Amino acid sequence: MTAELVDAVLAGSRRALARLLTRIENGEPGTQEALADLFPHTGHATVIGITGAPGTGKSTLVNALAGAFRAEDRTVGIIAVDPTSPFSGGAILGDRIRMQDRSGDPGVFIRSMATRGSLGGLARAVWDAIRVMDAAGFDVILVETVGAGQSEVDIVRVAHTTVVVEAPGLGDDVQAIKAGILEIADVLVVNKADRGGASSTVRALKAMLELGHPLARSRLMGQYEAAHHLAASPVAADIPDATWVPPLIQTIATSEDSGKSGITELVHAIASHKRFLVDSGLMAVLEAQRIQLEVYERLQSELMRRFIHALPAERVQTVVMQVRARTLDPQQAVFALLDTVGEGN
Ligand SMILES: Nc1nc2c(ncn2[C@@H]2O[C@H](COP(=O)(O)OP(=O)(O)O)[C@@H](O)[C@H]2O)c(=O)[nH]1
Ligand SMILES: [Mg+2]
Repeated sequence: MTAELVDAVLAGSRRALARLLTRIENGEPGTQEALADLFPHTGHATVIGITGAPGTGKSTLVNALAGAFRAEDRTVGIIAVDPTSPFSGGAILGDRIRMQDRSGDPGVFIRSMATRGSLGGLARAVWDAIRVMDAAGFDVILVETVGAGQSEVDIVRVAHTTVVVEAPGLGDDVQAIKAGILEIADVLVVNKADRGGASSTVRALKAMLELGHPLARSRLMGQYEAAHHLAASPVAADIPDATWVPPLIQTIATSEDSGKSGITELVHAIASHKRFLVDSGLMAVLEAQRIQLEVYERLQSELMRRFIHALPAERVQTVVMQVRARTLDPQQAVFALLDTVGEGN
């Protein structure tokens, strides 16, 4: 059953793709095998993250970008990640409506996903969905995420290029622009350039950019590794000495006029960034860091799962009571639990 589905996905069936993505999102059995079978077919797509506050025009921009890539005859997979419950609905429905321009085109595949069940940040299902779309042969995968909380930082872990979208009028310029989100921008967009206030947003962003942006991405990876007590990536020492200053592009995502919309410039900026990554050698470094992080994270959760499975529940209760009685401190409790399953030393 799973093998048939995988074959159909590889053969380009959109129905099979949709079904597999649903199974992945629901965590149904057999999806691990499907992902393993698809994995050798991945690694070809260009993954572009589009992130920013709600209402900045990300979905509209994604739709316009999809059009531009289609004009270059490249196929496009779109994943719109909505952090809210699928039942609250509004945003997902809105995305569907805005993106429906493309829905008649077999070269575009759109999927909305919720981040429910994730351990913070992008849900594992989103990562898996990107891989599935990659294996299904899409040239470009656009991932829209709301720049809120951890997910804005997480997007850099899956995207080759992260586009941060700002818009005028979302509070007082610099105030609205969180430093954290600027750090992850490979390309900065001020959308709604037709609106008053766009030039002051541009000015504020330019001022912040002048503070420098050396290798923010690799630094981010380093911080992440440190936070998770992971060994530094063995390739970290080899980070090439190259700097990328994120270009700032003004767009009017709602404009049909390609001379005015800024979409052509945005496509060029994304392409230049990719060229920079490849030419500087950073692409290879980032990929190695990504894989190492993912393997560590999967290892972490698998070890935890096995450990909890092996641990008798009443043993946990006993230890908790001992900590409550102050006869054991929490760290000693951890060692006591590790001893129980023979993991202590
Ligand atoms: N004036 C103007 N409105 C825009 C532009 N881009 C998007 N919008 C509108 O802004 C609203 C929010 O857009 P949407 O793409 O859903 O934003 P998202 O929440 O970031 O995905 C919609 O009503 C869009 O039509 C733009 O460039 N100019
Ligand atoms: Mg949206």
